[in-house]
Amino acid sequence: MSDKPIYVTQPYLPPLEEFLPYLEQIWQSRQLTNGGPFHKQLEEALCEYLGVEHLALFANGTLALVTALQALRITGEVITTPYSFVATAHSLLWNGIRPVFVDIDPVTLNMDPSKIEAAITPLTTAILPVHCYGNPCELDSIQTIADSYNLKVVYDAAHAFGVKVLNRSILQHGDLSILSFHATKVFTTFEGGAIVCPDAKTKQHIDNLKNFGFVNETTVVAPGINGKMSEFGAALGLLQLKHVDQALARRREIDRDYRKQLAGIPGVVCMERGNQTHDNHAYFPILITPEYKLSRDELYERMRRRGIFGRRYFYPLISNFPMYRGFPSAQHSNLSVATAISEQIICLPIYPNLSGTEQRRVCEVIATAPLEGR
Ligand code: T4K
Repeated sequence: MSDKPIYVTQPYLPPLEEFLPYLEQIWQSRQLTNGGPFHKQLEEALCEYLGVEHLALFANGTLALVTALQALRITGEVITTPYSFVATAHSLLWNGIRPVFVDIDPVTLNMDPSKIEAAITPLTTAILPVHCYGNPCELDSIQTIADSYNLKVVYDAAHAFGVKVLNRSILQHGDLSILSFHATKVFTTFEGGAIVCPDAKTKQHIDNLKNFGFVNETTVVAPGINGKMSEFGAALGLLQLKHVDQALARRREIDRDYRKQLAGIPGVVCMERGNQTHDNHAYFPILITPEYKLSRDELYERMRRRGIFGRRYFYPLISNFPMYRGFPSAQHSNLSVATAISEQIICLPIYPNLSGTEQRRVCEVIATAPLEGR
């Protein structure tokens, strides 16, 4: 059996020769960044592919989140989920906003809408839910609550590239949605991200914010930041788009094969995908329950020893990190579902170039590890 390491993900890179013409253009134009031709083309191409009207590219998803909160002038307290990558809550602290954590739903692993109202205080200004693993949040329930309390909704859609519900992009929901195009995401621009905007005026405002607040050579209208995507990233994005449907199709097959191969192993639960009509199979999370003869961490270590680097996304919970654990909403008693899930979760390798043999190796280790004892 090959010992070649298998990581939780690997970026899909098109053949290098297909990228060279883009590089030649960059070398010729000498336009490396600041809204060059590839940047403009990628914004248009992504709007068309994703089925959204306006989108502003960013250097990464975290800057997109920080800027989205700035653009809506969010202050005070924001209700969010502890079950996410730490950037979700960090974007709030960077804006001087206090995160208020609510528990997640045990099936979708997204923020549980029935817990939101109890967390609203006079200081609450917005809700920041995450479409975790690309599974859609309960969009209508969240919007109804936001409308009745006059709250903004910013979706952290870092995992949700291309996801649609009832054939409509989930990125059209809420006031703003942000995407990540990091190397570990289904669609990558090396580093990168975007804010999906509802109208041209909002996009213009966000475009100003991501360029230091400049509106022209001599006028600065806001304390903006440098959030721009480079021409290199935008060029890779344009090329990626040509291959992305094929990459998503392969992910779908891998998801299907995991479900077949892991079925019947006691204590291994493959998480169901959500109600999306277009899925991206961004992650393949499983839960290790007490029926499995080893603990989650024992399996995790056993896999590592066999060169299989699954990841415990999202353990620890954000609310357990030192800068959050003092908040009243971070207490375990408030977050019992998220705590339990974070102690059982492992995300298995899923990426277009994962071979059938490699996938079988992953499943075999999971199936045989309990038989080998502790
Ligand atoms: N909101 C949510 C819900 C997010 O999940 C994220 C990011 C964000 C916001 C912020 O978006 P960005 O600012 O990142 O655009 C990774 C990613 O760095 C992070 O983007 C992602 N979420 C998070 C879930 O995962 P790590 O620390 O697990 O990455 P790392 O470097 O350990 O990579 C995992 C595996 O991927 C490696 O073992 C090998 C493979 N890999 C990784 C990289 C970077 C490659 O094959 N090539 C590569 O270039 O955080």
